Amino acid sequence: MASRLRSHGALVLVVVLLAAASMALVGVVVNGFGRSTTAVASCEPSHTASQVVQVGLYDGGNGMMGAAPMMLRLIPSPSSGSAGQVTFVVTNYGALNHEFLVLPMPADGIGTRPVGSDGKIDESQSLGEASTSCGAGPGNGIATGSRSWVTLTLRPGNYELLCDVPWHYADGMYAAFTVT
Ligand SMILES: [Cu+2]
Repeated sequence: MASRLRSHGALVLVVVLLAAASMALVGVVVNGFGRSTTAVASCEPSHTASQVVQVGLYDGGNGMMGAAPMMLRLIPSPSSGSAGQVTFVVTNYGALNHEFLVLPMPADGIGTRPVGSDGKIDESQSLGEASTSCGAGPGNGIATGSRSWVTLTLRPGNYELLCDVPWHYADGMYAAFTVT
């Protein structure tokens, strides 16, 4: 009887430990999301032009539950503007590192740039870049949950917005932007 009580006690202890472990796990996940949210909220451009275009970067990671994995998307809102200063504010809602570049539209339309064996496009025509975590301009990429921005003076015309992390352009991470 005494030994049965002891083993029952051990079972209860195991259950309690398992519950504590799973709660700790949930805590890590919740804190992880909390950190991302805080990073975005505390990461606002210090200067913005009168025209602001919000750009969302998605990869099927964080915040896109149910989406097919590795759905790479770059979505500007709005997707057009008028000539002059435009500030692109780029938020990485995905789980991977991403970049944001603005280039003139290729002659054959978006998504038609040649991709090199390194998975990248020719960036020599780039007009500007927002590719750092919580700051303006180029850098080592926008970390998940962070934001970058760039202000450009654009003439009327068609532009292509894209991410040039290797293979992301080839996998569909581009969008059109029209200036009138
Ligand atoms: Cu990307």
